[in-house]
Amino acid sequence: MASKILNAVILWLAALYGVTAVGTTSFPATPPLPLLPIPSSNQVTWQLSERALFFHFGMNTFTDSEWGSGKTDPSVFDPQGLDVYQWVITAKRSGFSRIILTAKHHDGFCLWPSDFTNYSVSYSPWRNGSGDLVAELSAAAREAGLSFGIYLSPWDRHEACYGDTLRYNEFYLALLRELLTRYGPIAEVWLDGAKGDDAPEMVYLFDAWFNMIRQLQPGAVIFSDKGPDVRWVGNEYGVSGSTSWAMVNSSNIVIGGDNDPVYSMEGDPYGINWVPAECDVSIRSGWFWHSNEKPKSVNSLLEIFYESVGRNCVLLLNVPPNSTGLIAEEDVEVLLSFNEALHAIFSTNLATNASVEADSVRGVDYAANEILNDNLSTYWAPESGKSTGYLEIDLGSPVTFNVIRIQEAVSMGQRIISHHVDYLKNGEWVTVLNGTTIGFKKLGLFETIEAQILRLYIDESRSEPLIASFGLHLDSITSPQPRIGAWNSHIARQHHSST
Ligand code: FUL
Repeated sequence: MASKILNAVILWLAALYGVTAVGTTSFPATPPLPLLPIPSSNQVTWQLSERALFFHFGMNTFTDSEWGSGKTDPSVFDPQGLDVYQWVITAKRSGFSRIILTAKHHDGFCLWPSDFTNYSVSYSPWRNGSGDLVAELSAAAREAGLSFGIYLSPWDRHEACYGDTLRYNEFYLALLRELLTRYGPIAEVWLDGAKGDDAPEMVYLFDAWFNMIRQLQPGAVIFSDKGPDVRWVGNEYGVSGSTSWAMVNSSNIVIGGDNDPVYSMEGDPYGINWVPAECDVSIRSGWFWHSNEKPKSVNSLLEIFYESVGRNCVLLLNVPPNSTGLIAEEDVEVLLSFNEALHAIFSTNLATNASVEADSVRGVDYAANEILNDNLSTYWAPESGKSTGYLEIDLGSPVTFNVIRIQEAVSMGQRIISHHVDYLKNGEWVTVLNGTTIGFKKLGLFETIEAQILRLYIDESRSEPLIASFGLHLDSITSPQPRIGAWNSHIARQHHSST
């Protein structure tokens, strides 16, 4: 009898603390089942990098054009002061950990000495024809600890065999092979879908390209309109929707096709493919450098950050080096100030010392306060089978803030469909934010409030919601700030009209 009572007490205690008791041995609660699809490890690395710099550089830099004809003489390409260290140091000092270079844009001019064309740096006056920009930049990036990616335009306005499906695919693969075998690790292969109306009809053999990339650079993510690893967000403003799923059904998107931009931007809660979006945008209005253009303001870049990284995406910010071969001083200044601003806003989490409770917990390893540490692989999970719930955050004393950061444990799948945040104001609960998806990172900016007790409610989720991180921040830089009660979707409208 006594041992029966003892067993019952053990089982009760075990249930209370979320452990499974077998006889007298108890085990911690297992992690919940991942909810498919989930990211590959390359996709996790890509997502964690948050922001990358894009370098559009080539013949267009010297001809004041965006889409070169492919007929410009290589003698035009002569960046006499080119210094890749300045590019890399700028990236590094402004907090970007990845860079991507236009190794070949639509004009077909190759920034490396390809064996398969005479339209390359080898036929230009730069370094007397002995230069190799891909080699210089990839080596400098490696030295600085940045990862390196390449853009290889499928559309080619120079190559004579463009239009002949077999020959051009062989040509393209020959170039790709050079890039993937000569320059060390490649982190991302960026394939845009653009093509002029006058371009000859032909078929790109994407399966052959993707398989070759997988074989030669298994660590690379492949970007295109539909992935397979990273999808285009569907616009060139650098922003996603306030609903932003990492999943899509890839079969709904055609590379270079007339795709639904809203589907590309918002993704698909029923999508079977994990293909999160990358938001590309240029710091100037053009992708290539033009002497009469100016960089965007720090404020514009912050707005873009909230609507890209803060909406479950990666930001790919283009900074075009000038015809000297350097990033313009005014662009460098904006980048450094942008980084300082991000640091000022996000390096302090005003909730770090809060106490957190949840309406239910899966077990001791999934406690509510797991949302306050920096480790994204630990998370709060509710009781098994529950897809709603709330976390109450008590800051101990009133705190002033205007940004809420929420992060799901996306390596277990993206789950949350809708949520809201309330705070206690004069004894009454007031909603400060209403939102749909969260994903890797959701940032909400609102008019500054002072609060001590908040509740994050998960209203609907595809399965048990798993919250990895929660932060409160004070942004005194971005302006104007939106009205309380909505995620900052006004920024998209404002931003679209200002670019
Ligand atoms: C587009 C291209 O047409 C633009 O020139 C630029 O390279 C942009 C990033 O992708 O598809």
